Amino acid sequence: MNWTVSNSAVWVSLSKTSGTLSRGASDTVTVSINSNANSLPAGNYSDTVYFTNMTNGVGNTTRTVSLNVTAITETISTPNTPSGVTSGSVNTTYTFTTGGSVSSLGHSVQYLFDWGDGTDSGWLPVDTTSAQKSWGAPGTYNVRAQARCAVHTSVISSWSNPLAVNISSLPPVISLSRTRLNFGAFSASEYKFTSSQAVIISNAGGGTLNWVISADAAWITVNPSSGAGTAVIEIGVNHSGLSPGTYTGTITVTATGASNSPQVINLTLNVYDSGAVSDPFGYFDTPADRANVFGSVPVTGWVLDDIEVTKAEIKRAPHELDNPVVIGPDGLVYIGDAVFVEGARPDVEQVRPSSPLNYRAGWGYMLLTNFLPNQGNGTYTLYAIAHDKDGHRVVLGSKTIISDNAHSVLPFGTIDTPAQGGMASGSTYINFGWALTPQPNKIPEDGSTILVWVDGLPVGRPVYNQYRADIATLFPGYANSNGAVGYYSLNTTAYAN
Ligand SMILES: [Ca+2]
Repeated sequence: MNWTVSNSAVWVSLSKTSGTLSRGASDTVTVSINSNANSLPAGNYSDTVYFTNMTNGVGNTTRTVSLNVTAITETISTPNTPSGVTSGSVNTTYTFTTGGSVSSLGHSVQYLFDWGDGTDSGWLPVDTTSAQKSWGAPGTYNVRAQARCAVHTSVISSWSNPLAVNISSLPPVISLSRTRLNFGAFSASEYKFTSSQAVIISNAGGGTLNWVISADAAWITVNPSSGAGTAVIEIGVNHSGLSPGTYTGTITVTATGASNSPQVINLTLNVYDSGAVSDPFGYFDTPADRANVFGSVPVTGWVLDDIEVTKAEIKRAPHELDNPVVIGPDGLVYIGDAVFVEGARPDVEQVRPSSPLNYRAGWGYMLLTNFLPNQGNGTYTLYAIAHDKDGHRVVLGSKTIISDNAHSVLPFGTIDTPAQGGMASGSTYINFGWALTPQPNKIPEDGSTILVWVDGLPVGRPVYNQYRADIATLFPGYANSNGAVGYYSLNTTAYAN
């Protein structure tokens, strides 16, 4: 007898569908459900299996197959919002991480990332929560995650909240204001050492610079040690426990995606025996000795120390018109503190590459000679005096100037705010100054002949002809004595830090 077995439902499988039997023989057909049953909604299903005698039709029969599908009551909780960079650059690989999803049945879960550009990571292996991605085009991409049951793969969570990732066409570039720093310290119980030094980190490229700083020696202190974009990094030393000697260390700045990562800053620390420390040293450069001057005179020089110069004072020899109370214990009259000017003396920095703070060796003070006794008509001797952190005081030099304001025909004056080396901030910083000119000339009261310059660029004209009692009293008899002051409102936020 030739026979066949058939059915219609796709979720039923038959082990055999045809055969031949001799007299008295038998065969077994196994009926089972297959994986198509996995996608059936909950409910009751049935199918009929037909057994057919193809030889003569005698004994044809059927059997009914019943299937009851019960809904899986499993749920998968929503994954965490992906973590990773929020900005970067094209063609750079970044790692994103999610997690936090659980199956209500305690099954393992799998994650998938949607990259926001029409592609996804595919289902990741069980227990893998991170995946990597690089984008080929700039834009903002919303990265989100989904989880599913690793057993019942049709049970899928909701989408996580998105992480917006801003991809820029240019990679970030690490820029450091300094790549070498020197420090000095005592090994004695007197805890004196070079102050922390500031290095400005900024992004010279595109996107956002996400930087991390590490140091390779325990005596190096860094604050902050990570951040994004422009920041001032304070780098210092903690030399406690170090014996005298020279120590070198390296600070490494790393930024994912930056085209020049990593960058390094080299540090040198000299630890001195107590008593081995030395005086500040330097030079009083300008004005030249016996120079003929008038009006404003730049008083400049340079100074360095094994630890740190704390102050460079400008003083002068007493004058016969001085009130004795202005003469200090050193026999000199204080004029003012010079400002240390970063980058002013690259020549000194080059000759003294291992001195602490060698990049700010240059100092300067703008001396308005009209403030000298007798309104700056006469001969005066100026002194530059340096002080260091370990208590030394050194006269760097003196210069005699012959000042003649009485015969000058040029205007004179000064900027009062900000002070030399002072701070100016905000969008409406009021910059004050004053100006006078010898008779018979007069400065126009509308300020039309005065120009405010910032960084070599003219920015505008001040409001002039404002009265100030001290100027009117100190400089009477000028055409503008009662209106010498002017001011200009400066938007400091328009300038880089
Ligand atoms: Ca010293």
